[in-house]
Amino acid sequence: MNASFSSSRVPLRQVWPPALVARYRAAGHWRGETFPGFLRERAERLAGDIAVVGGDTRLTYAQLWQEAGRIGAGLLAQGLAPGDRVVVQLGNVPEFVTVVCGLFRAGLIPVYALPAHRITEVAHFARKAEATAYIAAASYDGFDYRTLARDLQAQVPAVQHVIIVGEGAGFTALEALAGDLEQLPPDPDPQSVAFLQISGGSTGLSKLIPRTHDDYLYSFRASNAICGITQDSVYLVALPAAHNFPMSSPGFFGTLYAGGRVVLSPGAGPETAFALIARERVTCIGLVPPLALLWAQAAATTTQDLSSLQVVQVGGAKLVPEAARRVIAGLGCTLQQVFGMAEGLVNYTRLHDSEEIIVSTQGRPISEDDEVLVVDDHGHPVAEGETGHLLTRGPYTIRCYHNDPAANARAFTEDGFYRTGDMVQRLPGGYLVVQGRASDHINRAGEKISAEEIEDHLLAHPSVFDAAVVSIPDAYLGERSCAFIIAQGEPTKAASLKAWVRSRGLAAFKVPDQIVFVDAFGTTAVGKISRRELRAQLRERFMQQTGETR
Ligand code: OOB
Repeated sequence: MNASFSSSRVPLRQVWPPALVARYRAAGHWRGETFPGFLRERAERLAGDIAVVGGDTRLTYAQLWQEAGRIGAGLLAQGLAPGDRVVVQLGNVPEFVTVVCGLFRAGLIPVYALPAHRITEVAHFARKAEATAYIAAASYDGFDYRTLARDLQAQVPAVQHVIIVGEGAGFTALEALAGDLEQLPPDPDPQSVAFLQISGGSTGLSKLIPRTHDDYLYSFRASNAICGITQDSVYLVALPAAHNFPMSSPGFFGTLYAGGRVVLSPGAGPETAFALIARERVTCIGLVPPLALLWAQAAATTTQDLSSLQVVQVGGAKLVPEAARRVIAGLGCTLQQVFGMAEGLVNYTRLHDSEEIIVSTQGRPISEDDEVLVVDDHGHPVAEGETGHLLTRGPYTIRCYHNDPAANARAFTEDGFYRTGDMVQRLPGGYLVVQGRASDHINRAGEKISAEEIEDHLLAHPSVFDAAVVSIPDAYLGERSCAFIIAQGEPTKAASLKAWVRSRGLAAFKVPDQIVFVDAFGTTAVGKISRRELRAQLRERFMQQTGETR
């Protein structure tokens, strides 16, 4: 049914030069393993061990494999074909794991949307990925995804299949999927693309990140060794499971690879998570800085037993040294800083590093084959300890985005280095200290917001003559978003503009935290200035006026 559509779609590709492929293989990084390959092996070897816990569900490794088979075969029976892309939008529920593993078994390609994403974002992912199916929960966190599914099919007719976890209400329910296991394809080529992850979207809309079986499995296998994840580990997924950090650093995939136990927490607040830590004897957890601080505070008065916790990882946004010390004191376990990106490169402080390194750096790369360059504005390497732009390439860092030549031209150098957009200092031993960003996005407690994307939505409002969105340092969130608006025509209020952004079908975290009306931009500027300079000027002026400090 999809034949003509399939043949014309943009192929999924992620290609490293042959010399590097040979090097990564020879080093044992790429071992020719695949998702279905490792999941099958674990199901055979650890059949009766618990793999996934969430809500009232406890699945053994054998059950996970079986459920993945049912879902994969069921999707093929619905008319999907191996290679089809499927937008998955699920929260921290066991079905997140069974669905994704089911897609892998059927050779289908998950495209991970966050539960917070709304129609504009989901439609963008579906179009860019040329998806033919959408899988979501009936409802999660008070939002009904069946409404979103209807809007999606209206806007992107190529999405022919909708599968709902829970009450289908006219759509196919996940529960009802059934098919012939014999129809499942053989295991995929380890060098092929396994899924599409979503970029933080530093400029404009989010880009799609194709990750291969070989590269991703290497990233979490090596992470396991660094983070001490073994068969005895119990990993709590408190951040959204679709995010690269709890997915693979080492996250739930690393834990499943090690034969450990994954526990899904429906919320990241201490009340929900602490009870699960006590009940399941959780050993490792990944958090963003504001949550880590909240947990450290709540730990002082909790009645729950948190003594099983061994490692608390903090990443996604900068954890400053004083906050790091508070996390260590409050939670009484090993802190690990994690500085990673969905595009690839992940840095960790090592578990036995000195406290000084752990509190004051964002770690060093996973691999000896991660090439890291720190360069000035002209691309020349800076001296050790100096701040510069971070560029990287390596055995699990992508060489291109999917279906986006313009973004690729900007984001990669000719010799395949990814421009991370981060400004860092490199210390002896390869440890990195994140100093800020070169690109204009707001890192709101780990959630990335593109200034440009939100400015576009604001400019679509008839009362907005011009808009500039900037990050403002924030004691709790790390950064919050502030939109400076030059109004025109009918007067409007901040609340209406916030409602407007929300009504554009965007994730709630993208709604500006603050709106400031101004008469003009860049009064001190001479001539034409770039949007970057303008945003920087507005931020400085605002902070001087409000007396806020960094
Ligand atoms: C993680 O991934 P993304 O793709 O949501 O965001 C990547 C960006 C980085 O380029 C950097 O700007 C920022 O997030 N970031 C940090 C950081 N960790 C990430 N900035 C300062 N300190 C840190 N520790 O956020 C991500 C992916 C895998 C593991 C961990 C985080």
